[in-house]
Amino acid sequence: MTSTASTASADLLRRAEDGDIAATSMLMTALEADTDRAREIRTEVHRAGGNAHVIGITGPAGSGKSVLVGSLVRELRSRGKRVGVVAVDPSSSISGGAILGDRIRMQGLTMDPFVFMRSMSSRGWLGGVSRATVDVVAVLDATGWDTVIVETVGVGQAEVEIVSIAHTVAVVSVPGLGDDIQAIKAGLLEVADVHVVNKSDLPEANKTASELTSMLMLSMQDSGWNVPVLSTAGLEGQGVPELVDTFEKHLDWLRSSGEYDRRERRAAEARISATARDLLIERLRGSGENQGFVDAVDDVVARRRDPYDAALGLIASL
Ligand SMILES: Nc1nc2c(ncn2[C@@H]2O[C@H](COP(=O)(O)OP(=O)(O)OP(=O)(O)O)[C@@H](O)[C@H]2O)c(=O)[nH]1
Ligand SMILES: [Mg+2]
Repeated sequence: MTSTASTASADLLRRAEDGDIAATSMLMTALEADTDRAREIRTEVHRAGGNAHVIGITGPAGSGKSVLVGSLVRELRSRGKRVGVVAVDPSSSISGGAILGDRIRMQGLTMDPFVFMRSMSSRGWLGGVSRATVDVVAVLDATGWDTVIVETVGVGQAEVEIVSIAHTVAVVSVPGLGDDIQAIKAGLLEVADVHVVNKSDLPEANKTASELTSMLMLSMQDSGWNVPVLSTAGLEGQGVPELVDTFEKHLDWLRSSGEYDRRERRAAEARISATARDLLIERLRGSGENQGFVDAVDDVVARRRDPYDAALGLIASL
């Protein structure tokens, strides 16, 4: 029975590799539903992966990430790449940004069979990156998509955790927002492989770019990769070919410097840890009726035990 199941999964994967979008979506849906079948699929998907260039585009809400992603997709298509796009927690009403789907549609890219787009919620798993997002990226990677772009929104953890799925992280900022630079300073400087000053048609774009450049000089680590600051703007995608060139250069550098392997290891560590934590908690709690867990809750509430001691006791009882 197992071998039939795995054959079915392998078939599905082969169809997805041949460009069958329905099969690609079925793989993603099966993983999200997390059935027994999902385990088979995850094995096949993981075995077939490791080929795509995964690019994270992150930055404050409303900084024009989706417009930029649309232009990136167009540029990458003109270079013959198959491009997958994953938007995590797409546009809030606060930023006034449109959902990524609208941006892609605006650029006339929806009919292109070599563009795949999916929106995800940002329920945290690896910080702000959901497990479903990790799975969707893995499926695209395993089924022949050359470049996978992941757009994440918000400031803080979500952006930092993008490092655990992307090879190349571009941090987007916009001119004239001093606070943004502060936010970048606080947490994002180390995660950026490339800085993008977007909306460079606005006043003070040069000032923002030079602020970033001097900040980078102050924090310069000798990694062998000099984090560039690029400017982009608008629906016409000004500066986007240069940005794509930079992404390609970064991937070359990752491969030639050994940093690619270090990042793969870091991502594997993060995923094993997150999965182990989930599995452990699942086993400790059972389906909500594990008597040992209920007793532990009683003990902690009654202050007979502290939570640390209770957790250790439960783990020891496995
Ligand atoms: N002036 C100017 N406006 C831009 C540019 N790019 C995007 N915008 C505008 O900025 C707003 C937000 O654009 P989005 O691409 O939706 O921004 P986002 O960062 O994806 O937004 P969220 O996903 O909600 O975080 C829209 O009103 C865009 O028209 C640009 O290069 N210049
Ligand atoms: Mg967006």
